[in-house]
Amino acid sequence: MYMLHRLRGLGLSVRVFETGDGVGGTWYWNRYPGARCDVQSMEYSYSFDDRLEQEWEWTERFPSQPEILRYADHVADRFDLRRDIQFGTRVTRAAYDEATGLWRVETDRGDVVAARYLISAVGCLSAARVPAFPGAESFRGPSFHTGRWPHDGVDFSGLRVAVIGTGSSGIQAIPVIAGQAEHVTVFQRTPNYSVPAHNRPMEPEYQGWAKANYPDLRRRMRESHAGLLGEFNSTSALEVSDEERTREFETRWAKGGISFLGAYGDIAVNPRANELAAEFVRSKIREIVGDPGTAELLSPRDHPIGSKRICVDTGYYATYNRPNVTLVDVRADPIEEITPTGVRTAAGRHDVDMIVYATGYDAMTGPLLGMDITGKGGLSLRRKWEAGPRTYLGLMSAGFPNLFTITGPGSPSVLSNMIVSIEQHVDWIAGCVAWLRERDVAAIDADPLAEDAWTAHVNEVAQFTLYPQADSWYLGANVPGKPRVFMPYVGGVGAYRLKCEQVAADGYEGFVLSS
Ligand code: NA7
Repeated sequence: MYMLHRLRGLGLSVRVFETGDGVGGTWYWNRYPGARCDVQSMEYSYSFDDRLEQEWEWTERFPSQPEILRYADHVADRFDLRRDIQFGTRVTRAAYDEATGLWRVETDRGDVVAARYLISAVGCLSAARVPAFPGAESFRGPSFHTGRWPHDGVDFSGLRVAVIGTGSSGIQAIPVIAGQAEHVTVFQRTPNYSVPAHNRPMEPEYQGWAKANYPDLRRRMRESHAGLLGEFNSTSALEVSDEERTREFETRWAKGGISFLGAYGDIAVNPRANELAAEFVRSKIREIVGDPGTAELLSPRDHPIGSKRICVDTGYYATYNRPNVTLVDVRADPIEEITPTGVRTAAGRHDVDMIVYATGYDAMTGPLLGMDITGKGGLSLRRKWEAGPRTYLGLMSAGFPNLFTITGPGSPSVLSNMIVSIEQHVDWIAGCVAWLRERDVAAIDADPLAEDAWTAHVNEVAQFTLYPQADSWYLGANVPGKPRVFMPYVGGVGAYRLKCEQVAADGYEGFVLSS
């Protein structure tokens, strides 16, 4: 939406294709119960228009999916965006024509359009994934993926519900479903670390203060590591006494939210520091969950805290104290098949009326490779990225001129506040397009050498952290056969922004320009 707004401002004719029937992206699709952003409302909003940020009133500390969707609708209306968006349309192919220097874009509705610039805004977590469980089609009841939730809601009353998956989506949905359903059986493969949201109604004083200070707050977010305002303590967890460390963790736990990980500067890089934070969360799980066996099953031990996106929950662990909730450890007792009446694991049958798949996404590359994209010399993006994504700055991939990828692999994207990263990419792309047009440059492409160096750098920085130690979707590990490559850039949004600005100021260094 912001890209459309900016390109209009450059006087370009713009056509947006959108699969959904409305705006909002992730917040359009993820209507599952409990869906809520893990970034605070005052930080999770556009900064490009003063009046927009002043007039919108957030009602909760962490915005719920319906509220963010209302905000997205408001933005679409306010900037009259819908007239250039073709809804209910999926892009199926895009091919670069070297003779004309134009992209030929095809959709599932039969559209064929020619465009000088092709900008992908398909998102990082939009290709929903249901694992291929044998017999899934035979199930007689309804089944839903959290990221493709029915628009008119789901009534769980009196139902026995299976939830497969305990990532962010499962962790948010399970407590709400358990509050309504007759019984919930949770199928957990890997326990995740989760910190409480302590969500509450927005304090008017805080909202007023943030609005009065937005220019400064936005600047701090742009210069920060993750595009957030949370306090980041750079000292080592190993330098302080046990009492002081516990006090710090307790304070952050009581505050709620992902800034828990900002307690010490070495949690993301030092295994010993990390283990101290991980063990604190496990101690909380033991405190909250009544049954010690269940508490142990819920305690992550196979990956460092933060190496998978930390979850932010409302009453998740306490949900396991309810009599109508059962936890099945599918690592010890794997799902063998879905039957007409439920889920059969190695140890037995679990009859249910409904299955909720909270099984995640083919992240980052999935949505891009879901379109059949071919560049110069008929090179297909799927072929080029067979061993993992290769980009320069996550913005372009060599051989695909004038194709820009907003929050593409190789940029901070999912490791940051997405709105901050989206705005930065949109501003950079708009600046680049304006620059090319002013100079009559027909095409821009990544230099393969610059791309090699950037891809190596993305990988090198990741290796310096504990991220690669988890089988996460950051690494493609959740999709069988996907190359194990760390996809987002972990160097931080502040440093990354400076690099992008420098590249532009140096006449798009590392890019090849052709007239
Ligand atoms: P995630 O975080 O990818 O979670 C998916 C969950 O589904 C996770 O617990 C997986 O276990 C589980 N899963 C996936 N495949 C299977 C199979 N075959 N059997 C059992 N369990 C399975 O997706 P979410 O939608 O929760 O969150 C995505 C992001 O959205 C999140 O990080 C936030 O940034 C917002 P696994 O861990 O792979 O063992």
